[in-house]
Amino acid sequence: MTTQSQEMTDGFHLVIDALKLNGIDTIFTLPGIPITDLARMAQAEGMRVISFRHEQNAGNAAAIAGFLTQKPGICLTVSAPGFLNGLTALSNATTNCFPMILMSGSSEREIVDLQQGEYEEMDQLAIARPLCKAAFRVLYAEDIGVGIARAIRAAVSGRPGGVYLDLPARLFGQTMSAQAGKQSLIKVVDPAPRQIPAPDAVQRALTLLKGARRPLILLGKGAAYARADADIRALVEKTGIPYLPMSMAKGLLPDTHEQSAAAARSYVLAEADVVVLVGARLNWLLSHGKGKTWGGKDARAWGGQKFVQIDISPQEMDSNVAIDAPLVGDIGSCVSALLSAINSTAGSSWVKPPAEWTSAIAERKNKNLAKMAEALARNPTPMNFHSALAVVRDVIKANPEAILVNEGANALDFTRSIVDMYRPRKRLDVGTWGIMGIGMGFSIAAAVVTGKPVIAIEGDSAFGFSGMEVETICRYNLPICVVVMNNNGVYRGTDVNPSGGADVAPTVFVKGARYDMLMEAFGGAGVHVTTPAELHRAMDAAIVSGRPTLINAVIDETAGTESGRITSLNPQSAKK
Ligand code: ADP
Ligand code: TZD
Ligand code: MG
Repeated sequence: MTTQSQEMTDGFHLVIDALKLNGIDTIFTLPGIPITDLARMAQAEGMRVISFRHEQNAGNAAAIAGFLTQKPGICLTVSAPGFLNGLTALSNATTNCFPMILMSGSSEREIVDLQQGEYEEMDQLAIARPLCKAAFRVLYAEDIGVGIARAIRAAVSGRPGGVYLDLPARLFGQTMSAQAGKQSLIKVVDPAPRQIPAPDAVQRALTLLKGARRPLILLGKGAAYARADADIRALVEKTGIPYLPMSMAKGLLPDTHEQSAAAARSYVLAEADVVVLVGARLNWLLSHGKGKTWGGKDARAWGGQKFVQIDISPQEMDSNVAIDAPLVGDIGSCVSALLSAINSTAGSSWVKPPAEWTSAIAERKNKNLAKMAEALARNPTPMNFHSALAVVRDVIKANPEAILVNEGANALDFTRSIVDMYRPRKRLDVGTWGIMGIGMGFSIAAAVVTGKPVIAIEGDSAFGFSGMEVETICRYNLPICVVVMNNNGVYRGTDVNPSGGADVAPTVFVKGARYDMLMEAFGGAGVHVTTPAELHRAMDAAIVSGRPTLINAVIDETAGTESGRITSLNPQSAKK
């Protein structure tokens, strides 16, 4: 026996080595039994280990790191309660098609399964399974390599999503020879294989598109994730077709692009005859592809549009309305196939959309943009969403490399429509579920994985879900500027208790709260602002200094509406 073969390794190191072997260099975590040493050893082995104050925020960080890097983001938690705290983020990642792996320590199976009252007893694997794309458990050290390889493939191949990996406490201490351990690890080859669309599917899409009189391209966050930026831009510009970005696709082309129809959204959705969906689902965010939004006669009627849908998931087709030309494959391959088909069959004879269509859009757009400019130019006291967000718009314009994180109701909807984005994958928000609580987790991960400045525009309610992570931001000294749009509550600060009792209404918070002091408590910069000029100065200072900053922006408490733009989703009592 050589000395080398007598060297031993253990479960801890095999997990770390397997991640590193696959190019994963960051873990988002919250320590405790049985994973504290795993986090310590990962740091000792050169990984970046970012430790949070609540697992949901670590999970959200992992999810968005996955979106930004196309590698699964790793969230590491303790058993039962820590696992459950991470589960919302795992489920949200799966819903949004973000690749992540939730790795949770778990307690001894034989005691858990007999329900004998183990420390943090819970059948985690069974609970996670219906909430994510795949769930695995590793019992033996020699299977760690396979377990992590399977988790990586499941997270990033096909439609990306969340994966749960159950790591029982006893696994970590298991030892084996270092050499056998090394051999047991798998470097995943081609984890997200390209999926080339069938040529006849490409032709079908092209034929449909060529016959269109009022075509429209819809870009979704799948298009942002796919990193086919140049081809997507070429498709839009070559065809001359107007396009609409979904919120996280903003900036894929600059929002100021002349073909952007964002400012004429309701017009183009109702009037388009052929719509090309690129990595966007026809879910509630697009009114399920039918109804009045799409020019249908009533709330459920199909508007008559034909759809080309580019998506990696074949099952997405026909989910809400008929898809006449499904183009199944990865967006990079599909868009480039469509482009070459356009270039070869239509060649220089590609006919751009009729001028009646593009000029009708331009007319609406100019009218709406002028209306918006007027609203933004007003300078009311107190400051409202428009006057504050006009500042944010200018700051992003001056700093297009900055990443904008956004959550809230009014604070979300107004920001999405007012603040232009100029570069791909710079806008991160509440996504498919409209979930509150992503703010600080997304901000921290964005700063950590990109090194770019982050600006988080937060409703005061939204901020509360992850607010304690300002300590984390200060601890790692991250270049994050949080702007709390403080209107004293959920949607507005004006509700009153209808019973006349002493409790305030359920949507109302402490009036005049000073969120800036929360940041100061941990050594960051806290700024209290009541005017656009003060807000501008504070944001500029935050960007220049790169210091953790929280700006408490006082917003007119009467300015918001119930649920922002989605008031109509609230149920109403039929009782008169
Ligand atoms: P949005 O909310 O912006 O409309 P969705 O999350 O509804 O976007 O849709 C994203 C879609 O993109 C999903 O249906 C997903 O399957 C698809 N998708 C994600 N990545 C890729 C990719 N690389 N290639 C093709 N489709 C993808
Ligand atoms: N809980 C979770 C996890 N997600 C949610 N979306 C909600 C609750 C419900 N909700 C919204 O949809 S927006 C919102 C809540 C509580 C907060 C709105 O208040 P805000 O924003 O202060 O963040 P505005 O600017 O006051 O509207
Ligand atoms: Mg609010």
